Amino acid sequence: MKRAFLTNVIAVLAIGVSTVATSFALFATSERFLVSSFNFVALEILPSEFVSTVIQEFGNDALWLSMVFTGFVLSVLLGAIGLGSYRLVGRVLSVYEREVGVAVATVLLFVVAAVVVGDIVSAIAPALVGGLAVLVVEDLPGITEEPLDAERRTTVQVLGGIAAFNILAHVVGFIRREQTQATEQALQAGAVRREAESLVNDANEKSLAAENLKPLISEIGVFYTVDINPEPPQLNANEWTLSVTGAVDEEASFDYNDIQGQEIVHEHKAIRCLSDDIDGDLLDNAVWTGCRVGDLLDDVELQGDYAMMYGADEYYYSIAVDELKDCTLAFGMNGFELPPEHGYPARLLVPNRWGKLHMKWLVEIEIIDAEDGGYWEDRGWDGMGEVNAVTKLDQINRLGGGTIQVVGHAYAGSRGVDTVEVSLDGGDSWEDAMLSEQLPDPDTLRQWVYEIQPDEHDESSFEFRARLVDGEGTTQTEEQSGPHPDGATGWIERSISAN
Ligand SMILES: Nc1nc2c(c(=O)[nH]1)N[C@H]1C(S)=C(S)[C@@H](COP(=O)(O)O)O[C@H]1N2
Ligand SMILES: [Mo]
Repeated sequence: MKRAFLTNVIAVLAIGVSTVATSFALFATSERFLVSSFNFVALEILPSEFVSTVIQEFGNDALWLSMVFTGFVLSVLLGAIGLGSYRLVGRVLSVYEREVGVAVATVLLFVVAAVVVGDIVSAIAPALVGGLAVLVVEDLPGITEEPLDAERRTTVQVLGGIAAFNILAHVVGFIRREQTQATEQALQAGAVRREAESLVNDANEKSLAAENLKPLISEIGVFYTVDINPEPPQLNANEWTLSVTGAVDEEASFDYNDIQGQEIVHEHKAIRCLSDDIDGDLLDNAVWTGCRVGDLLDDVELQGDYAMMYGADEYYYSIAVDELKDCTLAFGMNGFELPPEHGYPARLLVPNRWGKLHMKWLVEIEIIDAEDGGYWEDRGWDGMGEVNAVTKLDQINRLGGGTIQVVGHAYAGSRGVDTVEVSLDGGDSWEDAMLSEQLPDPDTLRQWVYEIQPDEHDESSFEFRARLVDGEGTTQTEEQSGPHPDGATGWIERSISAN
C-alpha cells in the first residue's frame, strides 16, 4: 500500500516535470515557457500584500523562488492530470485502455498547457512528452495491476531514463535562458508594479471616510502639474541619458537600464509648489518608484559640494550634494510608468523641499562649488529652504442632526504632521481634530476631520481656525502671507454659520 502510494507520487512528478522540462528546453524563460506564463497568472491572483511581503523579504531572489515554486505546483498539477486521466480511461474501458488512455492523457495535457501559455503551438511538444511519460511510468510496478515480469524495464531503469531526460532538458533550458532575459525583466517589472500598487492600496485603506476629503493618493491626471512650458518635453527612455559633469574626477553617464538596475525603492511622497496658497490646489501625494541618487552616484568621485541640475527643458536648480544623494530618482508613479507631464523618463524627489527642486526630465547633474539658486530664484522668487507647513480645508459637510463636519488635509514636509488643532473661537481655545494614520513616509499628507455639534447656547457662527503641529513640535505660524516670494503662511480662517 505504502509502496503503491510512493510509486504514484513518483509517477505524477515524472509526468509533470517531464512536461515542464520539455517546455523549458524549447522556450527557456520566454513567455512561451509554461512556468513563465503560470507565474504571471499567479502574480495577478495572489494578494498584493503577500507578493510585496515576499519581494521585501527575499529581494532579487523572489523571482527565482517564485519560478521554482510555481514550476513545482504546475508539475504536480500536470502530472496528476496525466496520470489521473489515464487511470480513469482504464477503469471505464476494458479493451485498448492502454493506447486510448495515453491518447486521452496527451490531449488533456495539451489543452491545459495551451490554456496556460495562451498558445497552441508551444503546447504540442510538452504534451507529447508528457503523454510519452505516462506510457513509460505505466511500466512501474504498482501503476498496473500486473506483476512485474523480467522482460519489463525495472523501476530503476525507468526512473533513471526520465531523470536523465529531465536533467538534459534543464541544461538546454538554462543555456537558452541567456538569450531570453527579456521576459525575466518583464516578470520583474510586473512584480515591481504590484508592489507599488500595494502601497497605493495601503494608503487608500488609511483614508478617513468623509465626503469631499482630498484622497491620500492623487491619481495621475488629478495630481497637479507645474511646467515652464505648455507641453512637456518628448523624451524617449531608450535614448535618454543622465550625465554627471563639472567638478568630477571622470564624467559619468547613466541610461534607463542603469537606473532600473539599482536597488528599487518605493515611497509615498507629497509635492507642494512654492506658489501654492493656503487655499490653493498645488499639493498632491503619490506613490513613487525609483532608485536612490546616492546609489547611482556611488562610483562617481565628486569634487564639489553642490550640484546644478538640468531638465530637458530650460529649467535648472542647484542643490547640496548631500541632499541630492538623499533624493529618489523616480521612474514610476502610482504603479505606472512615470507620465510625460510628471517628468518621464525620470524625475527627482527631494525630501522636505518645495516642488520646484523636484526636477522633471532630469538629464544632467553638474557638480559645482557653491549654492547657485535656480530658474525661479532668477525670476524674483526665494524658497531654497524647507517647504512650509500648511493646513487646508477641503469642505464643510452639513450632516444630519445639525452636525457640521469640517474636513481637510495637512502637510509639513518630512517633519511630518503630528496633530491638527482646531479652534471655534478665533484661536482662544484649541482642540485636536481626528487625523488619518501617518503613512510610513512622513513627507506626505494627513487628512483631518472635525465635527461640530451646535447647541442653542452657541453664537450664530463659529470663528473657525485650523493649524498643525509638525513632528518636531513646531506649531504652524499664524502670520498670513501670500506665496511670493518664499511661500504662503498662516492658519485657515473661516466663519462657519452654526446652522
Ligand atoms: N524640468 C522641469 N522640472 C520641474 C518644473 C519644470 O517646469 N521643468 N517645474 C517644477 C515645479 S515649479 C514644481 S512645483 C514641480 C511640479 O511637479 P509636477 O508637475 O509633477 O506636479 O516640478 C518642478 N520640476
Ligand atoms: Mo513650483
